[in-house]
Amino acid sequence: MALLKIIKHPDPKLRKKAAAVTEITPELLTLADDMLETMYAAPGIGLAATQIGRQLSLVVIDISEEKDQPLTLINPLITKLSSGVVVNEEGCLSVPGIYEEVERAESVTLNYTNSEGEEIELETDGVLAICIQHELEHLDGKLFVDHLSRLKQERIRKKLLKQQKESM
Ligand code: K1U
Ligand code: ZN
Repeated sequence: MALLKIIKHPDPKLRKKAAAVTEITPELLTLADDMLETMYAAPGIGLAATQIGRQLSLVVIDISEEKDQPLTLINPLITKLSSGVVVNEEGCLSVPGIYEEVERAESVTLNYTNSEGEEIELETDGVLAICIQHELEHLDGKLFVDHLSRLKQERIRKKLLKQQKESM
């Protein structure tokens, strides 16, 4: 297993769209394991392949307290979003130190392939539904800060660029 480098906003690689996974290979499963290890170490509750510079439709999530319920989502697709919404504070490993409120659908229905190659349909709400929406936006080249006002987005972009310069 290996720890991977998480790309930070405003790196343009975070704006690339993911391509579908066409085959579940041993390399893909190793990548998913490395993403899980990277997510646990960060620490975080989700990680999309886009965040480690891979344009692949692959996401890992674990919202459990004990960090023992990993989910590997291959080619995930939201097929239903509830009309009911919730507002929650979100963070992102690619936007370190920034936490802002974002409105999301309260529940989602998701289709994905798991690491065993099985097609799964999952209906969920709560933190998992929020995390799924956040991670699938990464696969589309979108970040949670895109939901904020232009003024807030610009402040965040400048703050992160300053942090990155200072850490060089
Ligand atoms: O996509 C990411 O960068 C991961 C992100 C997922 C996420 C968090 C909050 C709302 C929606 C999606 C994170 O994991 S940020 C870190 C975090 O939330 C956390 C870290 C440790 C324990 C619990 C939560
Ligand atoms: Zn994120």
